[in-house]
Amino acid sequence: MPRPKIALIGAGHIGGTLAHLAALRELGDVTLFDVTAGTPRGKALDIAEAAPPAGFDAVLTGTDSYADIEGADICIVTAGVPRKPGMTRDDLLSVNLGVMKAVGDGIRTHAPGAFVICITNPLDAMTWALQRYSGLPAERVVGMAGVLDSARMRHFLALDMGVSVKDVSAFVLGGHGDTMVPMIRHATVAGIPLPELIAAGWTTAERVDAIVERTRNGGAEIGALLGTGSAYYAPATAALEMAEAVLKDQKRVLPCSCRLSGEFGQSGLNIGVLTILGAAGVERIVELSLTEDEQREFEASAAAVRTLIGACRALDPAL
Ligand code: TXD
Repeated sequence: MPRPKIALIGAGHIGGTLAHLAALRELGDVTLFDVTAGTPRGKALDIAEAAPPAGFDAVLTGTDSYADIEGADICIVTAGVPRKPGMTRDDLLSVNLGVMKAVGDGIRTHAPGAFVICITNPLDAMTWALQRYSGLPAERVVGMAGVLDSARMRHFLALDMGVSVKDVSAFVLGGHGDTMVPMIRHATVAGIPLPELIAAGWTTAERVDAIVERTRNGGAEIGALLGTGSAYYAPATAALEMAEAVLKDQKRVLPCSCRLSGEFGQSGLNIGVLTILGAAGVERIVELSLTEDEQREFEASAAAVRTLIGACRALDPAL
């Protein structure tokens, strides 16, 4: 049986890390695509040469031709320009919209059966545009942000309480950006809800508020430390968790940016919600009930995403 084919569109920091992780985990053969062939071919060869000491079987190729993504089972899209310090995610919109058009055309022509994970910022608007440009079904084109934002929150909670990240469960809803909605009341340690842990003195409401704030600024914190570029180890790891869920039909319950059709009172936009991810892609959107505050925050987040989608439509009326 042939190995699954994973196409990585964009061979920069996240694309290269994705290729390395996918190979180490033997998730499939990897095709790295970028606008010039040198970088993807160089990274593919470098990772392939890691196979003997690491002991993995995977074929890695680099290309600047969309024909080489033919038949991909998964496409993970990082193509575009990353955020620089002082630049908002929204500043990236017009450059990256043009990139999504090119990538959407490539996927439509060569990998129409793929499950597509968009990582390019501004995340929710780019995922929305990529789905429109590619013409693939909405349940097969999602954005990665929620798994990363949730991972950051889990890391901070684990640090704060001195417990293993393995035992911390938490998720965020809403758009990727300052308006994300961290679902504190659903966070748990080994199944014990966070409000109970606060009552028992494991942490305090003030510390949790600070963690929520740090989660919201997680991307900017790393960008400022790095000086140039943005986070890539955790984003790549988060996207691979989603890809693996689909490749192995795991039915994982993971937050991702999905097209809504009435859920949470919203339609026609992509935004972060909890989903069940399996072989069919987004197999279900989990409609949990929100408190009034959460609903209000979710609506504010949706409004922010709608503004960006409006800006995309103004740039390309064909969308
Ligand atoms: O949670 C999240 N979704 C994110 C998103 C977390 C971190 C970073 N996030 C965004 O991912 C970031 O703002 C960027 O928009 C993407 C990719 O970040 P990365 O750090 O990998 O950026 P790089 O290293 O600049 O890589 C981008 C590559 C680079 O090699 C370009 O040559 C290539 O994209 N590129 C293209 N590839 C294919 N086709 C086109 N048109 C193209 N244009 C640029």
